[in-house]
Amino acid sequence: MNRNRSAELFKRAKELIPGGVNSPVRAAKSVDSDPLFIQKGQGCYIWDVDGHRYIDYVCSWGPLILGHAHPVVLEAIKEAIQNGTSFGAPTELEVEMAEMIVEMIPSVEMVRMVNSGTEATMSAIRLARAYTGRQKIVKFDGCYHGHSDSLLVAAGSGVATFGIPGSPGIPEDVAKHTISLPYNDLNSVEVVFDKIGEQVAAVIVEPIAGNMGVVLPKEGFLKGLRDITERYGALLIFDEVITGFRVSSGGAQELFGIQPDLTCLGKIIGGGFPVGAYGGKNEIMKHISPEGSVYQAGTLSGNPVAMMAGIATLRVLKDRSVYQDLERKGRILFEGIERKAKEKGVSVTVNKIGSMGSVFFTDQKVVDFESVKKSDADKFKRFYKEMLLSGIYLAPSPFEAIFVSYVHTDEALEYTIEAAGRAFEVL
Ligand code: KE4
Repeated sequence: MNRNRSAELFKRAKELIPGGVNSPVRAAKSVDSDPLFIQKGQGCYIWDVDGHRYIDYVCSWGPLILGHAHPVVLEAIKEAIQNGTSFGAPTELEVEMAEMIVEMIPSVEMVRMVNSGTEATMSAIRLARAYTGRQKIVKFDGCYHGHSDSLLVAAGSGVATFGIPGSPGIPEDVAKHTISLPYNDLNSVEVVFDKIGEQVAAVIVEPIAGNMGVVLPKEGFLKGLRDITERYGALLIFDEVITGFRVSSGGAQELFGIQPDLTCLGKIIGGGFPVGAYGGKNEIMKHISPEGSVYQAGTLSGNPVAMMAGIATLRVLKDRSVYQDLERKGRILFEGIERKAKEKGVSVTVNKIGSMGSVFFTDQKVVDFESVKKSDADKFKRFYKEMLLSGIYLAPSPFEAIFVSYVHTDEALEYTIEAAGRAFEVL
């Protein structure tokens, strides 16, 4: 398969941009591949600059739940952009977006728009620390909440030991206030709160993990976090940057019936444009500047064109029948892949919920980061490459999700399942 144009662009890019990409995972290093440069997307398809077409299951890492260049979104953007691109002043579109989020996400009474999921979680952490007057943060191994210093922290040596910087450049004085625990391990949370509960400002969690591959919360895990945080006066923050509007129009919190104190959003609410948001109870959010004293700002926050793309997307997602079809498509794909693996005698664990899922090459259950790391990453690498040769574009990492969009056709899903069968044969 000729990929000369991608190769040429990658060569130029590497001279000018670190690693040739503007976000590390795009470099496809973890699957020993070079990135494809993409020319265009339409529906569930993308084309690379060498003219090859792929069925896309990255969907821009989640935002494109309506697929590429959805006519409803394009029309809305074209209309909005006639009025200009940005004013640095409030617009009606920001009010409409805030009304939609407050209406659709059960626990959110007030919301602030930002420009990325990183900004959303970083701001939520600052707000939680200010509101509680405490400093410690609890997160979970394998969960990713963007790259702010307090959240780019690796687990300490043992349970309840302070975090260590997850990257050079993060001061130990910052990392030490974050403790990272095994996902789904409520006992470790009880141990930490028993020791330092009155120092904990917040627990932040992906209510369905999507950044170690998809890992579902065990029965009672999220309820347990809600009970422990209430008992000790800490805030519960749901990072729904992936799950918000993905697994239900009310996110994972609606699906599981748990009300966090703060919710972080992103991806889908931008309809493909750079948008994030954080929100929660008025009592907490009113502490954010300029109403309150917790500072947070952004030149392009609430950008009207980005708002229009998000509003157009959410208008479609307000129709709950959309989620029935997303569930149906997800079942077809993920159950089809499981069936093929069984037929070909390949051990896989497929974690799935609605239109998101992951294929792990293991015969064990995958319930946390430790069990993810025991799956066969080398087999995933070969699976990724075989699927690409069949024209299937998966995330170039075993630690990411497969996303099905509302416009993935049954034909494309069936083709993908057959391609998986061929790939399993050669693994
Ligand atoms: P951004 O700053 O990338 O918009 O959002 C950070 C973030 C926060 N919370 C969750 C649950 C997230 O998944 C993310 C970002 N997700 C990754 C992929 N899983 C983005 C891809 C990338 O880094 O290029």
